[in-house]
Amino acid sequence: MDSALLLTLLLPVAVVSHVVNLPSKVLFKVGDRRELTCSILSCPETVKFVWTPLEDRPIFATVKPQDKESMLVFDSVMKNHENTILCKATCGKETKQAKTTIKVYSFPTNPVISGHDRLKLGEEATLTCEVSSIHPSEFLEVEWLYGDKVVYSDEGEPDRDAFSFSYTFTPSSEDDGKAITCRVSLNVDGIPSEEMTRETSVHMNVLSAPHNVKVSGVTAVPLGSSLNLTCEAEGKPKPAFTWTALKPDGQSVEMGKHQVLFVQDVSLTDAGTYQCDVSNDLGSQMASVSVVVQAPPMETLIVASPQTTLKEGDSVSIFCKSTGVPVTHVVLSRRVNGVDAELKSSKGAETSHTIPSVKLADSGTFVCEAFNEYGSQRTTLNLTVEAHLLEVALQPDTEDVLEKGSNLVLSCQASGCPQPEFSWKNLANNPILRQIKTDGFQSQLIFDLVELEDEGTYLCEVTCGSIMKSKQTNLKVFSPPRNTTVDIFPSTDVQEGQNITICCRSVSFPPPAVVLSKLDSEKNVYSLDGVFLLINLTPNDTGLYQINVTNDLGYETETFTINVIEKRVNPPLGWNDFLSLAICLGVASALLGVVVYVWRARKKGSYDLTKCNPSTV
Ligand SMILES: *[C@@H]1O[C@H](CO)[C@@H](O)[C@H](O)[C@H]1NC(C)=O
Ligand SMILES: *[C@@H]1O[C@H](CO)[C@@H](O)[C@H](O)[C@H]1NC(C)=O
Ligand SMILES: *[C@@H]1O[C@H](CO)[C@@H](O)[C@H](O)[C@H]1NC(C)=O
Ligand SMILES: *[C@@H]1O[C@H](CO)[C@@H](O)[C@H](O)[C@H]1NC(C)=O
Ligand SMILES: *[C@@H]1O[C@H](CO)[C@@H](O)[C@H](O)[C@H]1NC(C)=O
Ligand SMILES: CC(=O)N[C@H]1CO[C@H](CO)[C@@H](O)[C@@H]1O
Repeated sequence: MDSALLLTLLLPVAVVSHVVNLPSKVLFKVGDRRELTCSILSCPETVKFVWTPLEDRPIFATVKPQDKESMLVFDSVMKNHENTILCKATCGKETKQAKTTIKVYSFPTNPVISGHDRLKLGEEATLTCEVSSIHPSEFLEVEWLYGDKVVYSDEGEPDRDAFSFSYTFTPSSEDDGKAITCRVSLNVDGIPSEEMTRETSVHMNVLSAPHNVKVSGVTAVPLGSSLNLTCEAEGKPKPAFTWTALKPDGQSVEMGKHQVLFVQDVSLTDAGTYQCDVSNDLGSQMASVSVVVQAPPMETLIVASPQTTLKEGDSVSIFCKSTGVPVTHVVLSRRVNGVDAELKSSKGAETSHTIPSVKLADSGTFVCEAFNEYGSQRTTLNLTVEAHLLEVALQPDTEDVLEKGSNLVLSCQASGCPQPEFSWKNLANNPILRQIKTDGFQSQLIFDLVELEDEGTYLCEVTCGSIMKSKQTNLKVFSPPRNTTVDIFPSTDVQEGQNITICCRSVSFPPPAVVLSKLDSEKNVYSLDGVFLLINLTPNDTGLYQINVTNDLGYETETFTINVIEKRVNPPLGWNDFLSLAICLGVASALLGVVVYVWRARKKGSYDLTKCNPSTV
């Protein structure tokens, strides 16, 4: 210690000719073995070296002294070797010194990137670039490069050993497979350029659930040809494919697990929806197409609703429809004399025609024809329209006899017809002035207080579509004989020996008895038919005669005079002797052509003495 102090005091005297060799600054890399040499080469004797740290820390190195130099040996450079060191060299009496600044750097490894290999499409992601054992850390600079473009940069801070730089972005599908680089530089002077910058590049792996799924291929397939569909999808990892056929009946059939679906010799049943399901770890998606099998119309139907056999007046709808194969249009026609006359047509697959009230003439054949570009198909339907089984009943039937002033209802019933139409007629073509009440299946002709004028034959006529049926009844009204007329042929004035025919007409019900009497005698004669034949008349027959027409309700009389002119040659016979009903009837029938009524009519029915119309007298 004393000698050293002494040496120092002498130093200014001996400096002149010697030079201390020591680099003024050095840069060491952490971990290296380095040496630092201080020397005075010009000294002829042994030089004494002293190393002194100028910073507040020891030197942490071993000194290797030799004759003309001293070596500081740093076995493994560390950060705490940074220092400013003074080297004092004493050559004889002369002491010289020099100082050196030691700087240390550490940048041993390339940066490490993480987070790049499971990026998810569209989801924000952070890539991390890590570097460690950095010194001096304040000189650190980092850059993220996408391709060769800088997308992010940052700097280090003092006194930190490790750094983690992150880069946040949202990956797109274009990013997949692209390189991203983390470039780190330690900008310290003196670092060899190849050590100053370190970088790491990685390829990004962008994962995605299946997307952009689509099916390509021809979906309209001619019958018998093949179906070839390809399912395309993006997605990572590479997705798996599953084909499923959804049949129109709701059934679903798995068709394979390849990207391509191939079906040979397609039939109609191959038509339907084909679905491609695409999936990977991240999710699944599907796409579907509708496959049409091109064939001429095959399932063309014509149907009548409610049925094909109808009654007149029914409503019917005829449906024309084609299924199974797409059709361009359908035509519904009516076949008339072998020619189809169009009723309805439609650009779709079905049409219909409604007849609200069928007629017999609507019976016949209807044709449904379906067309498409591959052909046509027709089907026919026979529609049968039947008449109603109309029945008519009239109460009272055939005949009714009433008293004047009584009430009568003629009731006409129709059955077997949904909507009968009634009409009443009087056979004598007289207008019917009585009230008619029609309600559904019944019509009534109502006589309040029957009059003589109501007599006649009434007809109830019922119409049902094309069918008409009627029933009639004869109406009689009890009455005292009336409107009695007497016709005398050839005349009331005759020659003796001639014959006279007396015809009596009367309106009466019940039928009357007709009595002819000569007023000045007691003789009466009855007639059943009102015809009397007087033969071989004598002048004694001249006189006043009376006709008395009688029934239960009364009588009516007519009187007339017969005048017989005497003929002197042949004595005549008295009329009483010859008058007989039997003869009268015989003669009346044979000679006069009179229609004869008999008493049986008395019980029932009319007794209208017909007009006496002799052709020869
Ligand atoms: C199916 O279609 C694809 C694409 O059009 C084609 O390459 C392939 O040969 C077809 N397959 C068959 C069996 O026809
Ligand atoms: C329809 O009627 C026609 C003519 O009467 C006949 O030839 C044809 O066989 C009938 N068709 C059906 C389906 O009954
Ligand atoms: C009866 O005679 C009258 C008058 O001559 C006539 O108006 C009427 O129609 C006749 N009656 C019958 C039932 O012939
Ligand atoms: C009158 O009637 C009788 C009996 O039918 C007949 O024999 C006679 O010839 C008739 N007399 C005359 C003039 O027609
Ligand atoms: C006509 O005949 C009826 C029944 O016999 C009798 O009551 C009536 O008095 C007769 N009339 C005349 C005018 O003789
Ligand atoms: C033919 C005949 O009977 N003549 C009679 C007509 O009447 C007179 C008088 O009453 C009789 O004397 C006739 O004999």
